[in-house]
Amino acid sequence: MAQPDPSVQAEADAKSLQSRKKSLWEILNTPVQDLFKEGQLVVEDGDESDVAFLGLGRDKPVLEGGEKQSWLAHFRERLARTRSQFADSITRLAKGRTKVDEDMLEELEEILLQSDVGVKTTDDVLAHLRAEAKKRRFLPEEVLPTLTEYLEQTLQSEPFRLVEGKLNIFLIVGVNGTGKTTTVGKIAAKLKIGGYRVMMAAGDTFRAAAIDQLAIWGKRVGCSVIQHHEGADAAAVVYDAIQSARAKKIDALLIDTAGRLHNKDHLMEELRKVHRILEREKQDAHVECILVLDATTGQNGLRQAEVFSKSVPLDSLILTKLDGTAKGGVIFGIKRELGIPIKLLGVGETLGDLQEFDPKSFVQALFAQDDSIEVSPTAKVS
Ligand SMILES: Nc1nc2c(ncn2[C@@H]2O[C@H](COP(=O)(O)OP(=O)(O)OP(=O)(O)O)[C@@H](O)[C@H]2O)c(=O)[nH]1
Ligand SMILES: [Mg+2]
Repeated sequence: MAQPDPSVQAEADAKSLQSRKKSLWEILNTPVQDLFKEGQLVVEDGDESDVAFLGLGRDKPVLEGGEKQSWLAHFRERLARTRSQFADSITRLAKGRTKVDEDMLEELEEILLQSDVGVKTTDDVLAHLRAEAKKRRFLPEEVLPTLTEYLEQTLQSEPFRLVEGKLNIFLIVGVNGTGKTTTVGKIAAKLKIGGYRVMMAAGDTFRAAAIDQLAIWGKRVGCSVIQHHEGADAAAVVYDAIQSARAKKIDALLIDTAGRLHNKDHLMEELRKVHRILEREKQDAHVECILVLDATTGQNGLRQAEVFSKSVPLDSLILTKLDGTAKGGVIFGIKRELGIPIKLLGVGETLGDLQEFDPKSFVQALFAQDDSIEVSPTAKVS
């Protein structure tokens, strides 16, 4: 029998890989029911509860007053009072003034400190406004749009991406209950839909239920889960997962870890050990350590990020539970003080509730006057 030409085979493989893949941007911003329609995600034991679990019901657009409501609309609604107080205070400051003066900036400092952006970001904003006032005739009514634009820029970062042609390893860390396991499941599902080869590793070996929780996600998403028994060494799970991912030519390995309070030294030491193994075994893999923060914890998130970053080098941040809070300002401090960019948002408990972070929509939801809010394309998902 004739052997297939290896170069022709390689070319066909590459083509099929390309055709399988959508861009991540597309995947993260496509409502999940559409992705199902395209037949890209197979629910293996697709009963009613799976459908609810995966968010099909939740992802159907809710029509209210003829308008499609997105999580962003809900977030904005929840923030409406804070936002309008902020915008009103600044508008009041501007009234009767013909230029931005030092008095106005001092009052503005108070307003900014009362919002959730933190001391250092407030200092930066003021320095920026003072520089503008020195450069040109800077009108009081320009203050609000100038500061929102400045804040948007402080949050700019590269989007969440996989490095093509390499094994990408994501180590997901954070304190208890922030949404790590759920987020691993959501990312795995979306990457799988996009045609990537995905594997998960159950690095939370403290509880049998944690391993089971990830195994359920694995079954439903249709990707393999590397798991040991309860009480096993998390670093050993990671070691096995990397070897297996490499052998199976996996594109993305998502490592779930146990929730740990950042003041528990022995647990932080375990995390350092997991990371050491990862660094030792990674070869040419792309490694990213992601901190999952619960938005409802507010400014405490900065402390969590500080302490975790002393144990593992944090590359990025995922902010979860934005659907249940009007808080989110902590990310300014984390970006400004620790240089950690935010990449994704968790906006609910089901598969579809994961979004790419868009600085413009986020800052506008927090601060802009309602009549000036524009929703940028990345935010138009529900
Ligand atoms: N509303 C909302 N709930 C979420 C979100 N992400 C996760 N959750 C819920 O938060 C709870 C904890 O989620 P897990 O994924 O188990 O959190 P974890 O960080 O893995 O928890 P531990 O492993 O115990 O540290 C669950 O009830 C999730 O459904 C989100 O974006 N919005
Ligand atoms: Mg967990």
